[in-house]
Amino acid sequence: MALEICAKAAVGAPHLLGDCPFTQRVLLTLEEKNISYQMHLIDVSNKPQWFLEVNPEGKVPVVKFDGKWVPDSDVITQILEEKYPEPSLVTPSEYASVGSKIFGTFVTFLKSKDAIDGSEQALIFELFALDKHLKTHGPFVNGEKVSAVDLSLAPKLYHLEVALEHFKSWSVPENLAHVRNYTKLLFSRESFIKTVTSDKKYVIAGWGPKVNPLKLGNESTVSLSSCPDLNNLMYLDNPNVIVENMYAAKFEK
Ligand SMILES: N[C@@H](CCC(=O)N[C@@H](CS)C(=O)NCC(=O)O)C(=O)O
Repeated sequence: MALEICAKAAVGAPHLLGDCPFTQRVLLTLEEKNISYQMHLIDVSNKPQWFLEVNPEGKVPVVKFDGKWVPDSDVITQILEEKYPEPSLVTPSEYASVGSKIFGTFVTFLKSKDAIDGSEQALIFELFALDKHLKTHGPFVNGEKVSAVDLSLAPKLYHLEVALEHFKSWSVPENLAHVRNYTKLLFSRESFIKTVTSDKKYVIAGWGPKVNPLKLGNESTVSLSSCPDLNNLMYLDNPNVIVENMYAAKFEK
């Protein structure tokens, strides 16, 4: 019987798979383990009542195991490994935290408006550490075979690549050749292609409000992720709203 999973729908396109890296991590695990699944797409700006009843915290992903909905990608992937041990995706404990600081440093750099605050260097430092690891142990974190840590890193590195390209015209430095090869390997896997959101614009739309919050006339900040329909860009037409940045205009059809 297929496992049921609630996944994030694309911002402004609730019938399409969205950009959540935690959801994709679980989908990648299901694909790599050849587990059949049925997806419920959840519009996180308009969560259905049934979803909130089974999952009051309201976050995706959640997976139904033995009649009970379980949240959190760490917990879900652990249960999947226990229930479906073949093929094993276990990462040896000494490698389990490889790359674990990349996502946090990426987000800090992405949001930074200060070119000399050290956030770019902090990210490069973490990417350099990953590069060094891959040089000795690669092509994946645990050698020739993909494992859980790669499936957790892959969607995060994809967000890093897409968002930094878009918002900062930044890409992974060319001298980090092992990281660049790693992302190419990961992003070209069948499992990744099947589970990635259909268009980069959904990744960009997801980060937009965090990078450049829109301000209301009364100076209170609004987050576009709570907008019912990002693509309508209703705030741009609203005289009570000062648009302090034009990132949103890039989505205008
Ligand atoms: N620690 C959680 C994080 C899940 C998470 O933050 N999901 C986001 C989407 S990427 C979400 O559901 N946001 C909607 C909300 O918080 O209302 C995990 O690993 O599954």
